[in-house]
Amino acid sequence: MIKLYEHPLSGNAHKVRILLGYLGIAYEGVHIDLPVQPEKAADLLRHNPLAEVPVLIDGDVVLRDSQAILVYLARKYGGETWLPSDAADQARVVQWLSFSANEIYHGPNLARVYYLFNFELDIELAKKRATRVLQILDARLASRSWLELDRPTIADVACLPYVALAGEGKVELAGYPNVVAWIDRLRSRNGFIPMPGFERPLAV
Ligand SMILES: N[C@@H](CCC(=O)N[C@@H](CS)C(=O)NCC(=O)O)C(=O)O
Repeated sequence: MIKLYEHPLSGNAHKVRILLGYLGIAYEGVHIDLPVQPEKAADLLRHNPLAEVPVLIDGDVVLRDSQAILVYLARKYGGETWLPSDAADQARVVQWLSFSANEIYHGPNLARVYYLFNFELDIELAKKRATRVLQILDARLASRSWLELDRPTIADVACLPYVALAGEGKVELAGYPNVVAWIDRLRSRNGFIPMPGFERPLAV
């Protein structure tokens, strides 16, 4: 069975949980305490020298980084649906994996960890970046249901958690109705696995 090293509040781990849920793949979760204390996390470090979750183990495949794991699961178990093999369509989807790892990481993710885990960082800059992320997504979703293609792909999965949890970084979703509707579309799909914080009613 697939093993996932995770923490319930990790949005990066949650990207993986969401795709596993949509694909209907059972997995065994391995809880890792955060922040990681390297001296107490030898098992995790053996698989990921960066000392971060998520890590996925599927047979002899060991992967770190949520984006890489989404690519693996989509191609291995999702046929053409979640990450197509067509060069242009694949690149269109991957644009949003990078958006998740850069713009979303530096915006809604950092604003959230400031309030939730007392990280020392420039909170005003993180909030400014989070607002820009929401503006970009709301404009993108004004005339379409999904970030790319005619169906949800790992582009949507990669961007979902930290955007849906933006309120925990005191960046409210009110005023971004297209983003809120997109979150609801993803939440109402078969197999969706919620995360603490996702059950908050979304303000429009
Ligand atoms: N690029 C990685 C980032 C992973 C990451 O930052 N994970 C956090 C939890 S969301 C972590 O494990 N941090 C280690 C710590 O806080 O000690 C990914 O997308 O998976």
